[in-house]
Amino acid sequence: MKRILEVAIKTIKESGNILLNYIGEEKEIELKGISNLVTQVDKLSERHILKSIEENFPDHSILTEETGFINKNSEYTWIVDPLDGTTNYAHNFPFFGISIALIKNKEIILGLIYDPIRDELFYAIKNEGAYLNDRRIEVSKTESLENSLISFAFPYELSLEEKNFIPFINFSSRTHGIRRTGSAAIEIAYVGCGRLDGFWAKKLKPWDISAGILIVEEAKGKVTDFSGNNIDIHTDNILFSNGKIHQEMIKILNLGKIFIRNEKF
Ligand code: 2AM
Ligand code: CA
Ligand code: CA
Ligand code: CA
Repeated sequence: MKRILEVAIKTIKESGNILLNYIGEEKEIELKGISNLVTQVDKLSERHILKSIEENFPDHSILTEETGFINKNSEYTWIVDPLDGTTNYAHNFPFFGISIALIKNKEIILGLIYDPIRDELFYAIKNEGAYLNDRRIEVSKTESLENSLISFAFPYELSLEEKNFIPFINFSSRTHGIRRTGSAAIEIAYVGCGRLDGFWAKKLKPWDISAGILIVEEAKGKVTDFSGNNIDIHTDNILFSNGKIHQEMIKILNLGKIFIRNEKF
C-alpha cells in the first residue's frame, strides 16, 4: 500500500499543477449537456492520471469521468474524477479539485481528494484513518442540526422535481446555514475534516463520491442513503455527516412538504 499511496499522491499533485497552470489561460469549453461543461483541462488532467496508473499498475482497471471504463479484469479498479467542479474552474471560482479512489473487489481501500488552490490533500486508507496533508482528521463534534453548517449538490440538468428544493428550504430554517460551492468532492472532504457537518447529494457518479466515502468513514463520520441504508459507489441519493446529526438530516430529507421552523411535523 505504501507504494500505491506514494504514486497516487505524486500523480494527484501533478494533475493539481496542471489545473493551476491553466487557470489564467483561455478555456476551451464544450457542453456535454445543458450546463454540463467540460474543458480541455479536464482532459489533460485525466490523460496525466491515466498515463501514470497505466505505467505503474498496468494490470489495474480504471474508471474515469471522461474516458469511461478501461477493463483489465483486475480485482483493482481506480476511479478518477480529473477535475471536480469544472464549472467553477471555467469561471475562475476557486473551488475545484481532483478525486481518485482505489477499489479492491468491491471495497474502497484508498481515497484522495486534492485542492490545488489551497494545497490541501485529503486522503484515507481503509482501516488506517483519514488525513489532511499529514494531520489526522475527524468529523465535527456538532451535536444538533440547529448548530450545523451543511451543503448539497446535484447535476445541473435534473428536472425541478428531481432536484427537489423542499429539503433545501426546510434545512434553511433549521441550521446555521447552507453552502454550495459547486465541487462535490471538496465538500465531502470538508465533512471529513469538520468544516461542514453534513452534505447531501442526488445522482452523483462513482467518481464524484468514491474517495469521499472512504475519507468520511475513516474520519468517523457516517455515509448512508436518504433512508439510512448502507450505500455503495452507485447509490443515487447519498448523505454524508458527522454521525451526530445524521438522523435529524434523514428526517428533514424525507419531509415531503415545507414546514417552517418550530412547526410540528
Ligand atoms: P464535475 O464538475 O466533475 O462535473 C456540481 O453540482 C457538482 O456535481 C460537481 O462536483 C460536479 O462534478 C457534479 N456533477 C455530477 N454530475 C454533473 C452533471 N451532469 N453536470 C454538472 N455537474 C455534475
Ligand atoms: Ca463533469
Ligand atoms: Ca465530479
Ligand atoms: Ca469532473
